[in-house]
Amino acid sequence: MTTLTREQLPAAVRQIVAAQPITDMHTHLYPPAFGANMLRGVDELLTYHYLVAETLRWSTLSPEAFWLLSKREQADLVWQELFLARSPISEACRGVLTSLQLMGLDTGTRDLAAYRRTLEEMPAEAHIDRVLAQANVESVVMTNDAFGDERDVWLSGAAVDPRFHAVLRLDPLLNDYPRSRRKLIEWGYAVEEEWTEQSKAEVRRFLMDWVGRMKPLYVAVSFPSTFVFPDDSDRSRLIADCILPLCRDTNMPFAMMIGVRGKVNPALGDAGYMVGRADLESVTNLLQRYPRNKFFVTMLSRENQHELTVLARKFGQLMVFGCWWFLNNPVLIGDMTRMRLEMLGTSVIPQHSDARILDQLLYKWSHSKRLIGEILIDKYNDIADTGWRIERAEIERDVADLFKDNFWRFLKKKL
Ligand code: RAT
Ligand code: ZN
Repeated sequence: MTTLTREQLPAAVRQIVAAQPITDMHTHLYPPAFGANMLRGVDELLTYHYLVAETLRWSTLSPEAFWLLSKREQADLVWQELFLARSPISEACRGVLTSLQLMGLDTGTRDLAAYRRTLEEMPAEAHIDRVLAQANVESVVMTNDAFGDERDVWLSGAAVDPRFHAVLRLDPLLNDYPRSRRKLIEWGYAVEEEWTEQSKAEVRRFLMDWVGRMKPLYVAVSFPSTFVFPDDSDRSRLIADCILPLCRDTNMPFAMMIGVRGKVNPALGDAGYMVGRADLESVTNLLQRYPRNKFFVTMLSRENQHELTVLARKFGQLMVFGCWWFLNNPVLIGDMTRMRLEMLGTSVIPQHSDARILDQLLYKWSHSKRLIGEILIDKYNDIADTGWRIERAEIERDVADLFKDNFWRFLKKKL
């Protein structure tokens, strides 16, 4: 055992955190087999929906006119408005710069054409290898929509890069059942108009077919802030009669991402969503009524975070994860992570990247690792104040739990 002195502690924690390989439990990344779903490179980085929203605050273009531009023109406009006409200090802008820097590019030159050239010349596989190695990400979890355009990839039985794990994402089924039902019928599942035993069995058959095809690690959904369970709705019936039994039988967690408040400005596309405070009563109901189901939960509203953390103290079947979307900013990651570590110790998954563009793994993880590392230094210092010995191997264990092992252990956990 190597006991660390107070002087050695900060550098040791920073080094251990940097060296820790990551399993990224929620991304929107795909390997090349998924064709146009796989996004990478400078133009994709610049047209990330977080940056589109910021650009349209300055630009005199209407959202409609923005969407008529080619991707390259959109990227040029974002670069002009957010990086040249003013300083790129927002977290999303800073992220582009960190990503370029970690790809070995010199952000000092501001030479957009050169950045494009370098990344475009890189073959997809080499690009993936380089980013994963540089970000120290061992594997990522995708977001796989059985109702979306990736269906054909799965149906063709294409081999999927083993570093990309699947997740069965069910937003269309749970958030728009009437439409999904019509699709199910089209695909040969005899789901009836009424919620009958046959309807339940057919939805379950559909889910099992996709579990067999995708081999997902868990089942996931994003819910609006108005999510209620139980109630007299298609969604509650599907959760109770299909999703939770399936998850229990296959020992998969059900991941709920709660707190989206619809597209308040639909013209902005993916950038048009709002955040809303949700009611934790519904999550509590699920935990109480289904003690043999496991739940991953992340919430979008800052105001829900304390209550969710308290709830996790009551239920070992609940794993809190990530600082999601509008919370993925240093000030909020700092607050949330401190609170979670103070109330739950290391029994959380502090972060996921939500990366949509391969290169974003670089900034999302380097920014988060730095913040989490500094918080850990404070926490180890606090216990060292009491005379507790700080062992290097124990820090390594804790850090591995946070960035990787808690996730895999929770998947295996049997209730
Ligand atoms: O963070 C995002 O990129 C959002 O647009 C959503 O995709 C969200 O993360 C989700 O998974 O629904
Ligand atoms: Zn996401």
